[in-house]
Amino acid sequence: MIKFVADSSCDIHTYKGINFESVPISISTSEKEYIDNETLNLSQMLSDLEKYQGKSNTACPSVERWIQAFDGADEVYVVTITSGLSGTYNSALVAKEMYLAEHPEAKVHVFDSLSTGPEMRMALDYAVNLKEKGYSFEETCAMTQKYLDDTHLLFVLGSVHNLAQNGRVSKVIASAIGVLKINLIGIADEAGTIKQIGKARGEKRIISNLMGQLKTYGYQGGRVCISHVENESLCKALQSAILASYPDADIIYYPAGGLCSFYAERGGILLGFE
Ligand code: X90
Repeated sequence: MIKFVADSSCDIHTYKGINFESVPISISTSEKEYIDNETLNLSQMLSDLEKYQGKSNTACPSVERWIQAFDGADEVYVVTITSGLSGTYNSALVAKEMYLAEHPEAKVHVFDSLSTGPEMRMALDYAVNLKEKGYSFEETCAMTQKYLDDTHLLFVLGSVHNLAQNGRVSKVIASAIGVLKINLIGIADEAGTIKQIGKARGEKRIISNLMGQLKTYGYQGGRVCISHVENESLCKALQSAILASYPDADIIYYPAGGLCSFYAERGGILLGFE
């Protein structure tokens, strides 16, 4: 049996017609724990966190939880959030070793996306497509890795409060950006960490900045996947702007899952592109 697995920062819980499992990352405050699965009430979580004054945190899936997701499969493709910001990739690798020790005939590959959200989803879609075309395990791994090397992730953060609080962006960046209504624009860099490449205020300026970034990073009209935190309006406007310059672009957008919503925050978007 073939199985595709990703941690929940991939933003999807199910995959039509595919044996897929999302392994939840958890988000917690001293009052409550939020499991990033299909039962999570996102809007409620965001509101709770906006009101909450104390520390909040996230935790990567346990090794056992990964093994549970692999169970019964003899060919497993796993895509994780960047190892540059999370222990998720490492826990998946440990799980792989343990699973293979029990099932020596199985094949498991773990991709470190060095990214998150839509770029993970694009890699996943790519691997699914290769398997549907009949490629072998080895071919699928090599070709998907190559694809991942050529895709990128841009993001606009609604706020940097949660990232700064958890030490994932510097306090200096956070205070520079902390001014109300200024959004940090960033890219997942080669080490899989956050690189600030701009800041903008207001939808028009955000869009014009992103259009410039797309060009700078070599976008030529291919696939674009956008996940958003309660900001469909920005996605629609961005879609029109992209289509105006690249009429054949293939663009989809959808709500972000719990983990990306927690860090990108209300109003934020993550944009993966080829
Ligand atoms: O292990 C854990 O607790 C999960 C930690 C995840 C930390 C970062 C998540 C970032 C989510 C924010 C903008 C995109 C960042 C791009 C990364 C290279 C979304």
